[in-house]
Formats: sequence, structure tokens, C-alpha cells
Amino acid sequence: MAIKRSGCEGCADITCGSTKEVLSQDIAGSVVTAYDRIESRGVSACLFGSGGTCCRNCNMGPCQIIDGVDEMIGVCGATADTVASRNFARIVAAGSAAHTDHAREMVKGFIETAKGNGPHQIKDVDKLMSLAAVFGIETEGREINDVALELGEKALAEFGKQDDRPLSMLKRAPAKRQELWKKLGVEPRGVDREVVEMMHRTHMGVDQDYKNLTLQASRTALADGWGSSMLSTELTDIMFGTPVPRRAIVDLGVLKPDQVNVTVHGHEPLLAEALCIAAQDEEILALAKKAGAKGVNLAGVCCTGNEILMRRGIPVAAGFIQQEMALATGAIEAMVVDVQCIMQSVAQVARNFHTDIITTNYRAKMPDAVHIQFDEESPLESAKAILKHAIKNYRKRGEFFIPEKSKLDVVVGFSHETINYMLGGRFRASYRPLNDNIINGRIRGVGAIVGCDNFKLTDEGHEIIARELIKNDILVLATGCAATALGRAGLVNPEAVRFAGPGLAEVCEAVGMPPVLHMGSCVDNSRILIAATEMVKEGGLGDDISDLPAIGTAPLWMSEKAVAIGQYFVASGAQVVFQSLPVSGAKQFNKYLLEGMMGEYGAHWNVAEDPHEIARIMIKAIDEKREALGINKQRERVLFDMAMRRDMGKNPVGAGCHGPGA
Ligand code: NFS
Repeated sequence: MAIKRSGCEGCADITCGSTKEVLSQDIAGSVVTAYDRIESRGVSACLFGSGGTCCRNCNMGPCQIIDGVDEMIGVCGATADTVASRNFARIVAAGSAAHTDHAREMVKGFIETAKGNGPHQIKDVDKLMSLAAVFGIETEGREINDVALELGEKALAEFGKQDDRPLSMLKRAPAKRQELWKKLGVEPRGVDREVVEMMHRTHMGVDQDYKNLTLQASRTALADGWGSSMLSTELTDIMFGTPVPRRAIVDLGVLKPDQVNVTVHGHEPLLAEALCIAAQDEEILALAKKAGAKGVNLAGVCCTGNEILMRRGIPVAAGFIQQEMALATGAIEAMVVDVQCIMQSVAQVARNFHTDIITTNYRAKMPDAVHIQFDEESPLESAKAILKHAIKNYRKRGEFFIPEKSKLDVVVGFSHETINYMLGGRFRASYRPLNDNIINGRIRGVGAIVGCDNFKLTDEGHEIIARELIKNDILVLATGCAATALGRAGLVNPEAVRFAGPGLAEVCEAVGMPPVLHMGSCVDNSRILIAATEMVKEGGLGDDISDLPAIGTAPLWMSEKAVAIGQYFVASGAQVVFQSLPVSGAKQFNKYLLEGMMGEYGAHWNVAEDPHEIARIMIKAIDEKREALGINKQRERVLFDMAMRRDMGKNPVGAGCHGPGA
């Protein structure tokens, strides 16, 4: 049973404005959400689980380890450091596997496109040629699709490569970083191989040295960041177009009362792109009209949402924590899902309404859902079959409630290429102006806010950190559900420049860009790696990523993918701050992640729970890098004071985003 809610005002513990409004309606009365489940669970988390010292990798246990207590080591003798580092490494392997499996599907779709099958074409020929060069592909005098096919086949081979040569994409990193990886022995080989080796080394009785385990965790994560995630982003751009700035809406209010509402939830853009084309198909539109609807309205959820938002300006209805609330509107005919971040509870929420959850991928089926397999070889036919099913539901729609659409839009589409053009101009595109503005101090540094949102923590976390960073002249790059949350908070548009410090505001106003740049989905964190590399190559800010005044955070991380991202950022030389890590039960390993990695990679993990503290750590780290580069001039940190808090309160969208624990 749902926990009783006392209307919108009384729902201070339940996420943002429009979702609170939805949940306070009578039609949502029997909807049970994750917030309800967290509240009704009423017990604090298991200390062994949250400290990373529960081992269930063999059947002599499970063993719950207490660091420093002799009789509380594993039956096999495994110590807290061994167990926590194995568990951490398995999280990295799982996150990397998710990105990798996604990327492989994108490469296969790319190969079909190169062969001329399906509705897509090669859209970004410049990017095709630059990636072909990375793979040593001859391009002179060849047909575009011929080059694309060779690129697709070579990219696919990177996953299952069996020799010991490093991944081709590593060549894109700064030269100094490549040398360091070689010296440390963490250059990734075949992407799949690194995940398999990680699982092997964490099996009972194999690798028992936490530092050695973490080396393989780095290699696995680097295979994700510079290998699979980067391949996915680049090939998706080549096929569907590299994002350019466009205005759109991020809000539940984008559902339409008189159209068939279909939300696309998950991660692989092949399905979403096909749905976008199918939704405009004459046969589909005629069927929708016959059912009494004016058309088919597509809206995104989670990272699939970010993909079509970036490339097509299709609105995002909901981020991760709002997926149940989107269904609670009663206005959605079908929620189409593929893989990752889809909560099993969506099928239970949908049972309250006429909505169908449509699974589309053989790898991710759900009880109580309808399955329509997405066929990569005939994507348009699959997409039409899905939409036809959704249209059939339109007449069954009962009472529904759609909150008023947000007046605040977002400006998205900041690929690395866009930043290049915006700052340098189309004919002299370069990162020179960014570097110069960092050197002259107008921009203090760069802060990435990435990753998930999380029911356990306040949804305001992203907003608080972003506001404090931009106020202190730090340019923010955002991806994933963090970017969606910042969009809801009204910070992802040029008008938000009024919240920025004077230096950052001056630069943003000059080029017309927001102080928070939406760079896409979670796999698009690879765009941040490329942007950082370009900054290094441009000169004046050191000769490695670890020299840059830049740092990242995933303050509300929830998914294993976020930890894989954190590890590849650190192994690439960029510091990260997470709200927590499941390693605190192992003293030496914890210290190694939070301090020791610095000596090897020039970067380490940081942990801080409070968003203000996270912002403080980020600003301090940026100032230390500026100091080391000799470009720092002492200045006060602008604190997040009452005036700024009141400002948040006045914001019509960002107001009142409180999760439990706020
Ligand atoms: Ni990233 Fe995307 Fe969102 Fe987190 Fe899930 S949707 S890939 S994992 S929750 S940002």
C-alpha cells in the first residue's frame, strides 16, 4: 500500500515540483514508489555491505569481515582489503560490461547502416574520416560507406581482440598519459577480455593483493572509457549526427493530453532513433488519428532520453528517479524499455493504469511486460510494431493528470566539437579561447557533474554543487541524469548566466552558451575525456589530464556504471568526488583509493556526503592545479549563502526538489 501523502505541500520528501504534483492526485493514490519502499523499509543499510567487506564469492561463506579483528577474516583467510577491493573491482567490471554491451550493439547497428540496411545514413562524414585515421584506415578515393564498413568491422574486433596490443582508441589520449599507462601495465587490450580477466582475478583464491586488483580495475575501466563508451559515442554521432546546440524541454509536463504518449526508457539509441522516424510515418499517424489521437508524442526517460534530446531535441519527460512518477500520470500508452536503469517496479505502477511496459531486448525481459523484440536488421518495422501496440491503448486511457509544462527550457547539444566551434568560431575552431580564459582567470576551471540521481539522497545535490561551482567561475560539464536534474533546475540555458561569477558570465555571454553544458548521456562521458585531451593538446595548461584545473563528481551515483566511470576518470588523471564508496570497511584499500592512487595516476577518489563539501573539495582541487601551473591568484570562495538559497526557492522549476534525507 502506498504511504499516505497529504497533497503537494505535504510531499516535501518526494522529488521535484511536477512529480510532487502528479503524486498528489487521486489517480496516483494507489501508486507505490521507491520513496515509499525506502520509508517503509525503516532499517539502516547493512554495515558489511556498505563498507564493502561482505564476501560471497564462494560457498564457505558468506563471510562478513571486520578489519583489524583476527577472528573476523574470511574462512579462506581473505582480509578486509582483499574482499573490499575484489568487490569494488567487480562493480567496475559490471559497470564496464554494461557500457560495453551497449557499445557492441551500436557498432553492429553501425555496420548495418554502412551496408545500406535500415533507415539510417552516415551523417557526420568528417567524424568518420577522423576515426578512420585512428584505426589506420585508408580513405583516399573510397566510397563513404566502404570506409564506414571497414571502420565498423575494425571497431567490432576491438571487443574480442585476443592479442596483447592496446586498444586503438588509446592513441587519442595525451602522449604522456599513454606512456604512464604503459609503465603501470594498465593499457587495455580487448574490451571483453578485461572484463573476463577482472571476474577471474576476483574469483576465490586468485588475486589477493588489493593494489594488483585495482590495477586490473583501472585497465577494465579504461577499456570502457577510451574503448567501448568512446566507440559508442563516436559511431552514434557518425550515424545519427553529432549533437549541435538546440532548445528543448525537460519536464513531465511534456506529455500531451490529445496524443498517444510513448516514453522511451533505457540506453541504446538505435531503438529510440527508429521510434523517432516511425512516429512520423504516415501509416502510424493514420492509425493514431483513427484511434482518436492527434499524433504520437515521444518523450525520453533516463539516458535514452538524453540521446534523443541531444540529437533531435525530443523532450525528456523524466530522469531515473521519476520513472515511476511518469507512469503515475495515467497519460502514457506505452513505456518502451531496452536495457539498464529500468526499475522492476514500473510494471507494478503501470498495472494501475492502461499503460503497457514494452520490453524490446532479449537481454532484458520483465514479468508483467509485453515483449516486442527489436530487430536491428529491420529497425523501422520493429519500431512500427511497438507504436501500433501503443496506439491500441489510447482508447483505453482513463482519468489522467499532466502537470503544466515547464516554462524553462534547456539548451543542449554540447559535444566536444560544439564547444570547439562555439569558443573558437567555425573557421578557427579550437580550445584556445577556453585555455586562454582559464589561464587569465576568467574561468577558474572545469567541473564535471555526472551520473545518476538516487532516492536515498536529496535531488537538490546536483543543483547545489552546480550553483556553487558556477558562482565561483567554474564551467560545469554535465551528463546523464545529473544533466537532466540540472535542466529541471533551470541551469542548462544561457539565461542561467545570471547565477555565474563575473568571469564565467563574461565568457558565456560573449559566446551565448550556458554556464552548465549538457554533454549527453552516461556513455558520453567519453566526450569529457576528449575535451580534456584537447585542452592538454592546445597547450598552456600542462602536458597531461592530471595537470588541468578540472575535477568531476557523481554526487548521487546509484549504478555500477558510475563507479566504472569514476575509475576511468581517475586512471585518466582526473580527480572525482563521490558521495560514498562501498570500501570504507577496509582501511588500507580505502586509503589507497582516496590518497594512494595519486602517486601512480596523478589523481585519486574523494568521498564527501554533503553537496557543499563536495563543491568545496572541487574548488580546492582546481585552485591547487592552478597553483601548480603558476596561474593562480588568491581569491575568496563564494559561499552558498542565504541569498543563493532564496534564489533557488524562486526558481519555478528547481524549487522544492527534495529527496529523502534532504
Ligand atoms: Ni547513467 Fe543512464 Fe541515469 Fe545513472 Fe542510469 S540512466 S547511463 S546510470 S541513472 S545517469
